[in-house]
Amino acid sequence: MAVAVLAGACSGPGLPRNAPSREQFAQAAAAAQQRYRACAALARGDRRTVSDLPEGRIVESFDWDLDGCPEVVVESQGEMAVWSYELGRVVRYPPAETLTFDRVQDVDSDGRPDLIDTRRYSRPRPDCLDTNRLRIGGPDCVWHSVLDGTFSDADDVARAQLLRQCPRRPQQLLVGSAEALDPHQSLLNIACARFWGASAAETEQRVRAEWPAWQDQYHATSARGLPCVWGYDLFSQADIEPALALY
Ligand SMILES: [Ca+2]
Repeated sequence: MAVAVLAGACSGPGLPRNAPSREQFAQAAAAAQQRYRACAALARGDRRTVSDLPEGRIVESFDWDLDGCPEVVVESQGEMAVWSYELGRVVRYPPAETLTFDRVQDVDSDGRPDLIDTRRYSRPRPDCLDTNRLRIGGPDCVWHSVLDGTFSDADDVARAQLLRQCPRRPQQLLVGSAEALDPHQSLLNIACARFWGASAAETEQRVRAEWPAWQDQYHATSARGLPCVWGYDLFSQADIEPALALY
């Protein structure tokens, strides 16, 4: 019986019809080897092997989608982006392709780096100098890294981070006076008011009520032709749509 079974196995139908050809198998093996080399190079930031990784400072290397190949965060000219190796080339990592962020930090200590946008709810510092770099009035927006490889700016972790920065509905928006406003705290209060349910129109009204001289100040500043106008910044801050509600 044993002989018959062996004979049957050796003279059976052979390879299935959809089995890869020798050439296809060789191509797949070469692609797998190329991928292995590229992923290993991404993990150690080796640009010679992955020459299509964009220029810039490598900020982070982490396998967000758990496919065995790390994604890489590259900073170039103040902008950060996540890059991934797909089908033989380096491309923008799809879940982060439309996100803007300028810092990477694991805010909830779950071992997965989160992306932080410190500019989304802030304004350029109104000193008419270097307005693109120095920003004030947060809060920071956290894109929390989720297990499926995507990022959320409105899940429980993102909400907890925001709540830490805006713990309660602000009673007073403007801090200081028209002559000596505390710009950071005032802008933060305006952003937090929106997260606590105030509409843009309602927030603008409160700013006007708390700063009766705002119109004079606005025109006086504009007349000097300065590019940074406090009235404008306060109302622009009130217009930024919150990603989630804290109330
Ligand atoms: Ca990956």
